[in-house]
This record gives sequence, structure tokens and C-alpha cells, in this order.
Amino acid sequence: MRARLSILRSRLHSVGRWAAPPAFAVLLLLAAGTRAGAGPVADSSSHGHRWWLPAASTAVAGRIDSLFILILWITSAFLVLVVALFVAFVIRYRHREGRRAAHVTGNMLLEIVWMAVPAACLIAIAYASNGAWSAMKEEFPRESESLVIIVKPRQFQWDVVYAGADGRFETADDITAINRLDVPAGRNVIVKLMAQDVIHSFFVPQFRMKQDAVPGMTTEMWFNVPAPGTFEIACAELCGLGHYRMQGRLIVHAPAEYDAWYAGRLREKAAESANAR
Ligand SMILES: [Cu+2]
Repeated sequence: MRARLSILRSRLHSVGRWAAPPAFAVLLLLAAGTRAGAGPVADSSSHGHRWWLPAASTAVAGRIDSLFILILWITSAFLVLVVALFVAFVIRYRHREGRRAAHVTGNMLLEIVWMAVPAACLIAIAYASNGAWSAMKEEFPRESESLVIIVKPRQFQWDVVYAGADGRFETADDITAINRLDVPAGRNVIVKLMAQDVIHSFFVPQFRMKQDAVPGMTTEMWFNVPAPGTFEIACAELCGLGHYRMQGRLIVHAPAEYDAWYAGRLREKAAESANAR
């Protein structure tokens, strides 16, 4: 009995030694995850730990970066742990003349621990990312309070449509553009994607936002860019031979400047239709 107890104690002791670092990592993760998931929307301009990523230009982009950095830290910690153990074992258990290999039958407790720890990590990451995912994909602003633009990608360009003076789409006074999307700063913009041929993907790296455009259905994304700037729209879905040159420009104007731009386009459109008559 005493011998059994001492075996059990030594097993628990060894499990404790192995389980402590992952358990500590999970605690850290939970603490950081709660912050990323439930905290206030991060101001992208104050992100000092952006490293090699392009500047985050929307509030949601800041949250995506926080998640990215969190996941990077967790995976880095496990990478270091696993590689360090691997190197230590290779050295410690290297071949020695006359030493017999040990017969290892497994350790149930240890196996449960190293399945439970990654599972806990995944659940914590899912919990932490849920807020950002909802903000991007579920909590859409109302169309009546937003600027709605239709983007119809095709091989290999972005056809952009704005409602004209009547405020409606698919009418004669629609304003169109190719490879250029003009929007005002500080306003919610909803982009409705309608692919005309194959699957494309609307990607603005600074927004950390990607949305597939699928033929036969309308997909939507929304963003609010606080400050004026110019960004690249890239197609993030291999859509054919000219995929590499499927680039657009997204120009964020100061609100008054945007209004002037839109009024100018309305005037142009009116003059065009007057000439056509
Ligand atoms: Cu494409």
C-alpha cells in the first residue's frame, strides 16, 4: 500500500511539473482573452505592437491585431516549450552503449492534461475572438444611417455603383466607377458585393477585412474609417490569369470633400443624360 502511494505521489509530482507551464499559459490567455474580447474598442492609432503589419486604420482592425498578437504569443510560447523539450530529450536520451531502452506504456493523467490544455486554449481564443467577429460580421449598421455602395467585381476589375439623385440602385441615374471607391471619413459604409463571373474577395489590408464575392449571391461588409487616406483594394481570391492586377483604390475623403465629390458626380451624370437625350 505504502509503495503504491509513493508511486502515485511521484507520478502526480511529475505530471505537476509538466502541466505547470501550459496551465500558466492558459491563465495568461484567459486574462488577455477577456481583455481582447470584452474590452473597449481599441484605438488603432495607439497600437504600438503592430510590427510588420500595415497600420490598422479602423477600430475593428485594432481588435483583429490584438487577437493576432495574442495568438502569436500563445503559439510562440508553445513552440519554444516543445522545441526546448525536444532538444533536451534528444541530448538526455541519446544512444549510449549498454543502456537499455525503457518500456513506456503511457500516462493517462498526462494525456488528459495535454489534450485539455490545447482544448482550453482553443475555447479561450474562440471566446476572445467572438466580440471582434460579431462587430465585423453581425452587428451591421442600419442601411438608412449608412452609405451603401454596390461593388461588382469581375475578371479583372472592380465595378463600383453609387445610388444617384433618386437614392436608389439599378436606375438610370446610378453613378459608376471602375477600380475606385470614394467614401467619407467617419461614416459607416456598407459595401454590397455582387460578383459578375467567378469568386473574388474584397480585401483592404489596413482594415484587416476580407469578404468573398460569390456569383449569384450578395455578400456584405461594412467599415468606418475615422480619418482620410488612400488604401489599396486587392482581390484576395485567385480568380484567373489577371488576378494579380485586380487592384482598386479606396479613397477616404473628409466628409465635406466627399459631399463635393459626390455632388460633382451627380452634375456630370445629369449633363451626360441631358446630352444623350
Ligand atoms: Cu478577383
